[in-house]
Amino acid sequence: MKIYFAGSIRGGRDDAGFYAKLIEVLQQYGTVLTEHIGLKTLTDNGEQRPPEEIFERDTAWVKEASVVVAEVTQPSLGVGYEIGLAESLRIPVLCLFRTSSDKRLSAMISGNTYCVVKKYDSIDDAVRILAEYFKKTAK
Ligand code: 6IA
Repeated sequence: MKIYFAGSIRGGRDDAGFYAKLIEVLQQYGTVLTEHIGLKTLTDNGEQRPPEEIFERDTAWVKEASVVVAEVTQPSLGVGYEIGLAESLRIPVLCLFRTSSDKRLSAMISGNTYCVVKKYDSIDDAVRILAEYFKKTAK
């Protein structure tokens, strides 16, 4: 299973530590195409590549993914775009939102019945949510 993990870059890197832990958990379920999202060294300046190249590569990865798992706590235009692209391609989307944050989730995600939106508080919660989600997906 190919998993596209989406998390904020230019939207802000405050949650990079959560992304790294979630990616580690997701690696039990398949190949994470976007391991770099969790790298602490990836600042909000993003990768040192032309944006056109990043767009082409990332959209190609979304297209080949079996599922998109998006950490949506930190609002990000790129993550929102990737979720919309996955929906238009009918690729399943799981969104994870951390309740302990002071952020409010966009209605374009919380009100979108195509996305499975799960709230979590700790990484242990997220581990349980992912286990349940992938058990159902594998069926
Ligand atoms: O709007 P954001 O930058 O927060 O969007 C983050 C999302 O878009 C992530 O899920 C990534 O998959 C993708 N993405 C956006 N920008 C990049 C990037 N560098 N490197 C890798 N993935 C990206 C951005 C800098 C570049 C324009 C020079």
